Amino acid sequence: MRSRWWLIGLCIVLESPTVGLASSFLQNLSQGKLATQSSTMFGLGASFAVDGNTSGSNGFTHTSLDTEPWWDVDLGALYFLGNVTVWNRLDCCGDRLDGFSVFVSDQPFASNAIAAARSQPGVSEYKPSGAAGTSRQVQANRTGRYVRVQLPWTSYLHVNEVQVWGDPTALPPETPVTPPPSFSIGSGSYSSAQSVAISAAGAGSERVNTGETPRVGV
Ligand SMILES: [Ca+2]
Repeated sequence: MRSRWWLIGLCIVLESPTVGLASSFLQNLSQGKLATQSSTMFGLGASFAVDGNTSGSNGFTHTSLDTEPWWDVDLGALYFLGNVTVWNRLDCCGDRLDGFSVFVSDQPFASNAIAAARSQPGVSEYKPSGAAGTSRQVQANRTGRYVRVQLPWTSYLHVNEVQVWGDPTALPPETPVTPPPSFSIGSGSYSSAQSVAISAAGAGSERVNTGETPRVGV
């Protein structure tokens, strides 16, 4: 996860997503992107949640009665993300979406199980409280390419639309760097299990947990 978030954070403060998400800066990055779900019922496939229709009575997805049913979208590239808006089905059964979680990750989800998503390194979970209502929005404020909506129990999952708002400038792919067992920065010497703060001239500082895989890029 990258930390260049002061700029998007500023835009969120200046222009509330609830009154002007479709600003010139934040764009819906999920519409038309590749979507999948745990299963499909009534022919209501995952792509209906990225079709641009938020009306609530048609154009929604529908899974079978699945254990921890999920809906995923691959944005196709890494972006700085602001908000994720989940629009509910409104013709009936809207309470089935109550209790859902939104997961965001730079990397593909390794498992369909919700416990595995929660424990996967680099994955963030956002869980609105209360009823799903017409729509709910969560603040991601992080990088991401993969976004999931998931229920923690056995149910049908249907969502009308999932809008992922963010900076439309795609980020370069990650370049994993494997740290050596020990290394030196300045006058210090560190093992790969230590967490150190690295400062670059003119670039501020960024905390790198050397027990994980550092990243090179923006
Ligand atoms: Ca839709």
